[in-house]
Amino acid sequence: MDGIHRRDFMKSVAGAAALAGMEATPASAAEPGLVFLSTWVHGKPANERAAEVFKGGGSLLDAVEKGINIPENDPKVTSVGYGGLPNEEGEVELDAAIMDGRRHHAGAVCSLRHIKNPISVARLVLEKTNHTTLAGDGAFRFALKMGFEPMQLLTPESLQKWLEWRNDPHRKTHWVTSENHDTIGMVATDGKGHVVSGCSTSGMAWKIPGRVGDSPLVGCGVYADDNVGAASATGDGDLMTNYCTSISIVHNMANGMSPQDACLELLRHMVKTDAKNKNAECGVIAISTNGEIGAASMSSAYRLKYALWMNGDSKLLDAAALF
Ligand code: SD4
Repeated sequence: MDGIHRRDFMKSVAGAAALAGMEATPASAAEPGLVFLSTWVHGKPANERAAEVFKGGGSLLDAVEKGINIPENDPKVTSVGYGGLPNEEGEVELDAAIMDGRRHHAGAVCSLRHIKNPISVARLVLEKTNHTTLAGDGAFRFALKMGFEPMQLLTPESLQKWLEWRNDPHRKTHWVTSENHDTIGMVATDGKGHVVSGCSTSGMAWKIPGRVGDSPLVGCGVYADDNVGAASATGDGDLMTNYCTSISIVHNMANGMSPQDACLELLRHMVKTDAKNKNAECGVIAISTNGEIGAASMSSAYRLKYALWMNGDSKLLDAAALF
């Protein structure tokens, strides 16, 4: 369906129902081809929720969205959603994107304030508008129109961390360490040739207000193409944006590489173009339409832990490191 006609189509109830029907793939209790792959420890409960949603009859997009809602809602996860660490002025600004490999279309929000589930707002940008990305105040007002409740996203703990940072005369600004960023990236396949990629983050702690990382950018934090597979990323988004991480990985796969080799090749390319990138904090994940997976980090100093849900089994694993 082309972009011009999609908006009119979506406006009609019949059209929306038909589109929902097209996406919804009913799952049987045992779905051997169903795979969810997510970044970091908080990816495990996210994958488990995603699998539950899919098995309950939800679409793969529903599953990825609802799975990502789990760390977004968890105040203990300080890099995503509610409880995410704020920018240098103490305001939480969230970025998220979700991409549907079937329609080759994404929805994204950047610098969204006061709304704890940016991935759900991104999903509605995808479903309800003819746009791909909404930013800042516009994204916030769209969320209100869609019925989201504004709230204070700072928790007592994140406020305390921000105050400690701000009151430290030796504080570093606009920096990255493995303690102050993480993100959830999730890639999934239904085992029937359909893939989805989603990503949600509060970005780098203490960032300049308005700074947008790789996570909500199509081709960087997310990419999904049912002809090949899907990818997502975590780490230093200012660096990774320059390498269009996720689309580069999917293109490597399109050229015949396995998801694992495709991830490693992207990291190798980053070092080939700039040797300093050997020390970069970068982690990537990928999945092919037939459920083969890849996960890699640049170095063992910043080793990506990833969560894998497959055949009803949910586990945490260490990604391979290039150095
Ligand atoms: C960003 N890539 O905003 C995100 C943060 C992140 O692991 O993923 N950290 O740069």
